[in-house]
Amino acid sequence: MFTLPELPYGYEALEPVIDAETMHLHHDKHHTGYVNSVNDALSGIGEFENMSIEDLMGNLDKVPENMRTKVRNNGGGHYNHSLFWNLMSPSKTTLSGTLLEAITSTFQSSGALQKQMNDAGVARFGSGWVWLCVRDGKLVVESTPNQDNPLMDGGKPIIGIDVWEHAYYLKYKNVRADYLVTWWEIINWDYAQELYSKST
Ligand code: MN3
Repeated sequence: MFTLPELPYGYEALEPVIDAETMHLHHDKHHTGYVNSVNDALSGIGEFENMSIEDLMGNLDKVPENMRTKVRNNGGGHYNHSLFWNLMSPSKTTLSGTLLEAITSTFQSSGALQKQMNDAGVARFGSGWVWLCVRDGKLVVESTPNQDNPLMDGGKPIIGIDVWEHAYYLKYKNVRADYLVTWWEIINWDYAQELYSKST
């Protein structure tokens, strides 16, 4: 069954952009909760016990209907947060290589991509995520409600930003726009490039 991954850095490593208390609550409480709940939902359904979380996201229609919403919400929570921890880094990374080329040709510049994602994140009503993903061979910006993600309908995530209040409220209060603008200071472009290389 699924297990909680350790953070790839210390809880305080992303300060001042993300404070240690937020990281503790987000990783130790929220992410743990998603892992426990998806495992609980899938316990006793043999065919899913050895499935990767990525494969599970693309096969939700095969989950028995009475468990599907619980698996969607909590399996999505596990996948999304596992990705999110790796998409942040305490050491500065630089957008380069094939991802830089693709972003430049699609959005004109990294700054324009960031603005489009920030706007989509602010526009997402309630809780959800904003994504850069590959769909039909092209880079696109999308947002999803709750713990949904692009894998659920054939997209491949490259960048995902959590816009649930629990991701930013202690430090940024109700101002999601400030959290989003500041978040780009800690993006791990190397990991985004890794995901992009695997997606094409
Ligand atoms: Mn979250």
